[in-house]
Amino acid sequence: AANGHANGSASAVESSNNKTDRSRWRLLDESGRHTWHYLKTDKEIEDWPQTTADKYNLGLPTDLPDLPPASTPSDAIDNCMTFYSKLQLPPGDWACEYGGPLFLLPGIVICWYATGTSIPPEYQFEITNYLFARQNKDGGWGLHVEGHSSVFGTAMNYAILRILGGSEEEPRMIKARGKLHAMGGAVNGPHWAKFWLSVLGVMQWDIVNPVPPELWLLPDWVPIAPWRWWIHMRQVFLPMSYIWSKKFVMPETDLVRQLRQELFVQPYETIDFGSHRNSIAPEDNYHPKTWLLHLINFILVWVWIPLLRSNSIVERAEAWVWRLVQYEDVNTDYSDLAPVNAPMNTLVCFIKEGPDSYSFRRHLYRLNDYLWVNKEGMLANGTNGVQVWDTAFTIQACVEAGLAESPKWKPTLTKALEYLESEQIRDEVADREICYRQSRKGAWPFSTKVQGYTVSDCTSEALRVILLLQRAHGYKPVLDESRLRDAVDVLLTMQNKHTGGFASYEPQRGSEYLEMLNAAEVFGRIMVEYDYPECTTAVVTVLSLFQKYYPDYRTDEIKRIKETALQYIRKAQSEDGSWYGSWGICFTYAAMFALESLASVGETYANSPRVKRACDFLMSHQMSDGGWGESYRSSELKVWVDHEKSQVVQTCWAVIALMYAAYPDKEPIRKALTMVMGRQQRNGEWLQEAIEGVFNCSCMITYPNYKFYFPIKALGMYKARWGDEKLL
Ligand code: LAN
Repeated sequence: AANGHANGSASAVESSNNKTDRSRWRLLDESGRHTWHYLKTDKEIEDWPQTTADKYNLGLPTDLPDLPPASTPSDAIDNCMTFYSKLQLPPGDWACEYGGPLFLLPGIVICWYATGTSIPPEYQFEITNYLFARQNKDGGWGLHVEGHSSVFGTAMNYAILRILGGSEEEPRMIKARGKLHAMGGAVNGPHWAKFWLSVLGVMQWDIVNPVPPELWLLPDWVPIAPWRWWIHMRQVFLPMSYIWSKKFVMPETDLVRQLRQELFVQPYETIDFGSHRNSIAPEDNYHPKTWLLHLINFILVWVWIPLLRSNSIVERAEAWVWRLVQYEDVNTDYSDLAPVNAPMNTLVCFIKEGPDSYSFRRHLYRLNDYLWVNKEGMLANGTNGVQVWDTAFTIQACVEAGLAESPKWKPTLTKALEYLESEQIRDEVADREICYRQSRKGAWPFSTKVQGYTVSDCTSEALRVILLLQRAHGYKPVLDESRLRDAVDVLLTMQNKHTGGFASYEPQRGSEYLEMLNAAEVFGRIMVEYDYPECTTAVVTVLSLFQKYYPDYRTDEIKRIKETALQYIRKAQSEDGSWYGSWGICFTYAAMFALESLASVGETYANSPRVKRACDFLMSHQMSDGGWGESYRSSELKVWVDHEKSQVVQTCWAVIALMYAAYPDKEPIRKALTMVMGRQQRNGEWLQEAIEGVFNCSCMITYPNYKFYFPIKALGMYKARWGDEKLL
């Protein structure tokens, strides 16, 4: 049916094998908003041809030609750009799958189901296909695609597969259930699983440790007040507390009754849900709850809630939380910070304003921004895209490779530059202090301006390449001086005063002891902002570049910030010479940044014992084929763990680090890049290898465009240092 001439929606989907026709999917890019569309009629297909980027993203043959074999770095760079430039989208940005986490789709699908939203058949089929493609051999799912099976991954994804039409008799579902039961069943899931399964009515709310909205009534000076938490935690806690307070449960359905019999190891009727508040499988317990959190939960459950929590407090707390939810929604045009709080805020709007309200409808529209289609099926991205981040790094790599003024690539880079111009945030949100927002005028976000959250390193990386193109390479200016200054002004609000380092979205607002209240169990380092060598380096290096062109602007402040930030970088180095990376895997990623910071003040291998130690650390991990490979377990365990195979992206990070450090021996770097070039395909691309990124120590996330721009940057730096000699 799928390739016949279909006019109706049913026939466009091959319902016999539950697959859609890949040649009918299109990625729409509306000023950086990425959404996937499934075309139903021949007319639509004729009017909207599939692009090379669509095909590439869907895993279809792109038919891009074989290129002359590369033997020098320049050849390899040119071949890569020939391929990668075809993936640039009309607004000038790049798109990519931003998958990895396996706990995002469940929130979205449960939200749809609990609100009676109909799920299009092509979504049903392709989400199902994706989840089966990502099922572990033992039948379960992990926290992320490379991780071991956990109750969180397995119970949640099993439940949504059933919602999407999967049968409990299907062999893969039987296997999943077997694995879930072997881990003790869904009662052993973490807090977020218990929350969503209670919304479904598969569990009872007694099993959920308290999420009291009244915490939002604490005065700002209180050390544990939620405004001090890391933004992702407080923005999840916010809608969650509203739904918990309401004890919202969707109307009971047959499926809910069936799930009650499938997800547990004993009959539903015999389960004392309250007694399982703290049950947790070892597979899920990355960050065990502390004695203090247990004590607080005990007091909340046995004293506060039954004896003291008056109706008037509840009403005041819910009203205030609702107001903060509205700020979050309006400030992001209902896309919200990330795909965890987005479906929760959607549910809050449904509960508060009903199914026909603008707020709820707009949320449904926006949830699409998180969905992605690849060759395996449909998944949820970790954010609404990687637009600004990838675009900035692409430009940076090209500049490093000497392409900025090449007539061949200038049009690509000009488009990219214009895209970055369009994404700079130009104004503050309304009532910024009331909703606890960091200043944002002049900043760049990670994804899009609509999402609109300042990130320290995204602002820095974007500003850096704008300065490079319009000041160093004579591009037509896209930002006037006042807009450049706005960006610097935001950055200057973001330093952590006590340590000198920079965090991600905001300076640290609360004590690191708050980590004792980490209730999520599956993640580490989530409660407050921390200093990161990655973010700190991005800020330090862009401030230096800015000063080169604008030496008189806030000179003393910038000088002081740079000095103290460098002190932080030095202090953050471990005994063995390494730095722990928080956003990429892991020590190779952090070394690339930290050594760039040190190089920016002239510290190199020859004159700095600490740089020498860092290089020795890296060199001790080079593999016999010349590459580097680090397992994601490094991020979890915070010690180096070898990957079984060297990785192109990590190899590039390591050699970039060594080149920043002016490592004196060219040989290992040459060998590494020879390995990298050897893996380049004839059409100029590199193939996807292991997952590259991480957050909160335990969850991995892909950065598919790293395999294009980090080789360009590494080969470019090599060429600039040692000439464009033959490597292959
Ligand atoms: C990201 C992605 C980008 C990343 C960098 C810019 C690379 C980093 O240098 C700073 C932090 C930041 C912005 C970041 C923070 C946490 C995010 C948003 C993510 C890793 C993408 C997904 C993740 C988010 C927390 C996922 C939702 C999960 C929860 C636990 C709420």
